[in-house]
Amino acid sequence: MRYENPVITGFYPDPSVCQAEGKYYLVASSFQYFPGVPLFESEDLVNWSQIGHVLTRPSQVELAHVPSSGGVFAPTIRYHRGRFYMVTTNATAQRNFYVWTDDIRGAWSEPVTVEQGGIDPSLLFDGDSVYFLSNGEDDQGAAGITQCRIDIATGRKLSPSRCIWRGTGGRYLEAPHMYHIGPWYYLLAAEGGTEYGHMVVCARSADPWGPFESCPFNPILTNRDKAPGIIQGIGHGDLVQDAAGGWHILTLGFRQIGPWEPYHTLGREVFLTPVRFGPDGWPRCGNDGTAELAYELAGDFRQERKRVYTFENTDPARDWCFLRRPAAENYRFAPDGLTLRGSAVTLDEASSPTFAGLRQRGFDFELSVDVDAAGGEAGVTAYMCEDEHYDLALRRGPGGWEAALRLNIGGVRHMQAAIPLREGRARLVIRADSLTYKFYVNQDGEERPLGQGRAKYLSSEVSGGFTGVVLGLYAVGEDTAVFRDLRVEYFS
Ligand code: 6LW
Repeated sequence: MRYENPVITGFYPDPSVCQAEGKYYLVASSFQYFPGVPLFESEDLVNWSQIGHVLTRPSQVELAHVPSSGGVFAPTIRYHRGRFYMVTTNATAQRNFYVWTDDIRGAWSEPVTVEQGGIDPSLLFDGDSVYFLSNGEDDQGAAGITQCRIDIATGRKLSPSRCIWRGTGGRYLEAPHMYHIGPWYYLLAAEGGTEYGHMVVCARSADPWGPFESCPFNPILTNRDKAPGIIQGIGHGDLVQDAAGGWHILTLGFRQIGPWEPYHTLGREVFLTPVRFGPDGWPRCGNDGTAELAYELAGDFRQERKRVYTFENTDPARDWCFLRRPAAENYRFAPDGLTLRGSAVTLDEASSPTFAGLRQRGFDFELSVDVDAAGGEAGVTAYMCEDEHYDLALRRGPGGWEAALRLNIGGVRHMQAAIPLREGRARLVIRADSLTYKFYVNQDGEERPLGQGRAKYLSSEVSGGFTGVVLGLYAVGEDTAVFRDLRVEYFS
């Protein structure tokens, strides 16, 4: 069957994948968003459904004071002898830790810390040995892919940390994953940085401690020389084998907002590329070492994409995300609506405003929702971070209720328009394509435009950082606001 990339759309970066009991499981980074580490399941590697999150308790991850794009960096998921392990970094606390569960739909353990620095930790289970890898400095201060052996029950190091590979010379050597396949220990890593120069490189050795020999045709996968091309930034990959023995790599990548518009707003998304091992034992990715928009994959399945998101078909514990340390009492999800209670914290602060978000999953969409505000301010936002966000709000102005459009770019807060309203109750609408977000208010059946904001100012290239646009419902001030009849529909 033919499938199209990305196989998971929206801000789900740094994918890692494992196979267990006939299914595949995938995790992604989550940074300042809570719960941490979204968790997906698939039967065919193409259709992924989110089944929850790994880090669901503040005791597992403390995000209260992390800056945007701090917090939870690239995770790795592995399955060994009936147990799932997810290892990651709280980059702000500079701490590598793992959690485990025997029930993929249940709660995960408290964190087990490993005293090896760096980021992008990974695990290799090899016989009775467990190797812990990260990119950072070893015990001698040598920087590169660093490894130690650990006791998986306690996280205790059983060997010194030793730098095992220094890459091929590209900048930002990161994202190490090691696999024992046949006679070889393969080491996969990323280089080039998670931007336009991103790439996947490979090395191998007969021994997990090396010496590692670099693949003669590195990088084995990159889109850095594909131009003009919509898919860029391909890198940070994890290999997985399917039931028929075929190999695949899941990587992050991003879609530019246009062929000549080098900006991306949807964050880094998940791409699936076929892999084949040549007679020389080295992996070949895709048709020519690049990631394409579509591939053929053997199997009797269809790629389904969810097009419409509503209160009824989303789950607060699965689909929705919150900023840092949300106060649970400010959120009341009902099957058909959401009541938010605001606080003094606004969307302009790197803090925990009352905000419930769904990641933006495609460029062309319409979001509409009925908002009933009791006072204060309540509305919808296309949110990249505290410095870049476009907010459409109902609020009480000096002359009474109004709908207001505020465009925040680079920390500059610009009030674009305010339209007087009869009451604090209206339907708010965002219509977007890859280049523009347009904002409307509808009261008494009459729709009125408030203006628009260019998409590129919400992009990672402008805003910096590692996240993507999240479509949020929010409230500010000590009043409650009721949101009903939410509909986010994607057209592409
Ligand atoms: C992550 C690093 C990277 O830790 O971006 O794309 C960093 N690669 O491996 C943050 O997502």
